[in-house]
Amino acid sequence: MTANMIDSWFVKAMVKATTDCWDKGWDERNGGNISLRLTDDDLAPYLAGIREPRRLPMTEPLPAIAGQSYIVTGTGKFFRNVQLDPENNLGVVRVGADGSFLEVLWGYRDGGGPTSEFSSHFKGHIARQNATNGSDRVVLHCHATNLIALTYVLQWNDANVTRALWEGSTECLVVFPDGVGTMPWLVPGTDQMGDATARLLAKRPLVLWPFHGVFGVGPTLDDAFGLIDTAEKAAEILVKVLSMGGPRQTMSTQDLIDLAARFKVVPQPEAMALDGWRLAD
Ligand code: 2HA
Ligand code: ZN
Repeated sequence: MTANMIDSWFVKAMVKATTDCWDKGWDERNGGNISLRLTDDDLAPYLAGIREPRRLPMTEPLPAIAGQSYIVTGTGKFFRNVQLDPENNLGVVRVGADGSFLEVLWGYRDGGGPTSEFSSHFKGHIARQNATNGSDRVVLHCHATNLIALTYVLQWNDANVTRALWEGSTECLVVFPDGVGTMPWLVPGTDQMGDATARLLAKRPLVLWPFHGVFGVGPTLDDAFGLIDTAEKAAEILVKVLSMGGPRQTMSTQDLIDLAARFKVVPQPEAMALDGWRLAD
């Protein structure tokens, strides 16, 4: 009997990641989406069982990822339901030979397709494959509450937002030395949004969409989840500190220099050059 993808490590890992995000309160209703690139070895045990895959058009051809396969949360699907019915709420897609269509290899049982944010996901994957020599395989978007709250009050540029989160908790500089990317508010689910997000993901592992949510990337689902979890924890601390009237003391630039030296990371220079962080005028 052919192996069934429902038993694969990657379906189980997506169930865990979506359930953890739901438990965190980051994915109300159909909020959030996750994609994980699969290797030929991941898919090999299941290929014999795939018959005449359904085809879906892409809004824009992406030849750079032609032939690649991904497991992706479904459009309109709720993270809280993934654990109850993975085969309807998740799908495995392969990008067609010229990058202009998708083939559904498994899942989306009710006839659906991948997330409405697939442009940001696929373009984000291209940017991260180039930036990390292929080691990054995950793009995770969610509506982490405190990170979103901060987008309403922080002076809005990469260096300032990065500096605020670094000062929000000691581990942040170590976990994301390349900092956080910031962009203007844009209509979700558009190719324009995908282009802007991917441009930032080329140099930063975290991107904040103001008044909406966050994108995090990494080699594994654990890495991408842990990255967002770390930033969201710092954001929660900053929200509490601001609610107590704002910081009276914080880490100094010298503290951040010492931290970077101890953990052998090279922090984003523009954020290091600042003297603290600022609220918007
Ligand atoms: O629909 O989070 O950004 C899911 C979303 C859109
Ligand atoms: Zn969203």
